[in-house]
Amino acid sequence: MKFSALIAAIILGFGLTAHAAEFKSGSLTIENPWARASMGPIAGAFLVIRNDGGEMDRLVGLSSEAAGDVQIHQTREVNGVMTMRRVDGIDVPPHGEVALKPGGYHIMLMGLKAPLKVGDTLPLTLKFQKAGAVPVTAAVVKPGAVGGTPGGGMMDHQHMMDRPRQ
Ligand SMILES: [Cu+2]
Repeated sequence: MKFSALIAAIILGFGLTAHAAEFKSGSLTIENPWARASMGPIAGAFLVIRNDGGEMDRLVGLSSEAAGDVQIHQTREVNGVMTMRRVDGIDVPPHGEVALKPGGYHIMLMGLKAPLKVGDTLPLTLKFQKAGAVPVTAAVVKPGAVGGTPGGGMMDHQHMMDRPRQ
């Protein structure tokens, strides 16, 4: 199967760079998936979804064998405070792309079976309305890594809403 070969090639390449990964399914390309190393059971993951086709698609969910629950979140500034909320999907426009990055849309892994360590790889399956399930492998990098996005470091670490209230 084409995918396994691609994934193997990408995993082998991780030692050199975490920025070359691409996963394709039909007209969709998932670029450079990465996740932040975590101390506890919650971590953020980020990637770019490119749609080279002529039809809108929509990311409607995710799963990972490494986590109990995987949600789509959006970080927004409300009255000067960075907050985040869960969203049920993200449209990927035809001939367009959507970046999930610190400070914006992101993937929230909850109930991780083990903390993510730098150098780990994280299996993630994206579910699209039209393209269906697209498996990718995310590289785990150190906390505070911003994936080329200036200023996106700690802002996104406000995951208060995910913590059980005490
Ligand atoms: Cu979040």
